[in-house]
Amino acid sequence: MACAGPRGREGDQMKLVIAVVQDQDASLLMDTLVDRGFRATKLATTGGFLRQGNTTLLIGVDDGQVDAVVDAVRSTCRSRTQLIPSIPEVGRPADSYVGQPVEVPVGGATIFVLNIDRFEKV
Ligand code: 2BA
Repeated sequence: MACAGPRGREGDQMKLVIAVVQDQDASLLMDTLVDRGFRATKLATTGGFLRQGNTTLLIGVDDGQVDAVVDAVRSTCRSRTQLIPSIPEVGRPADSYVGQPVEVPVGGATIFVLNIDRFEKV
C-alpha cells in the first residue's frame, strides 16, 4: 500500500536528511548542495561527547534524491581524529595522574533520514 504523505516532483515521498558534519567541511558541503540544486539549512550545533562545535544541515528532498544528497555529503566530508585528555581511572588519585591524550575519530558525517509528515511553505 502506498504511504500517505507530502509528495514533491514525480509523486515521491518527501524526506528530511539531517547531516551532522565537522565545521571544516560545512562550507564546501553547502556549496556542493546548492550547486546541485538542493535547499539546505545550516545550524550551529555542539557534539554531546566532545562538547565542541559542529554543523548540522537540514535538507528537505524527494525520496528519490536522498542518495544524491548522501553522495554529496560523502564526497565533501572527511574523517579526522581529535585528541582529548584521558580521564583518570576510578580509585586512582587524580593528583598523581599523568594522562596520555586519547585520539577520537570524528566524521566524515552522521546522517539521519526521516519521513516528512507535512511540508508547507506559507
Ligand atoms: P560528539 O558527540 O562530540 O562525538 C564526537 C566523536 O566522539 C564521535 O564521532 C565518536 O567518534 C566519538 N564518541 C561519541 N560518543 C562516544 C562515546 N560515548 N564513547 C566513545 N567515543 C564517542 P562521530 O560518531 O563521527 O560523531 C560526530 C558528531 O555527530 C557527534 O559529536 C554528535 O554531534 C553527532 N552524532 C553522532 N552520533 C549521533 C547520534 N546517534 N545522535 C545524535 N547525534 C549524533
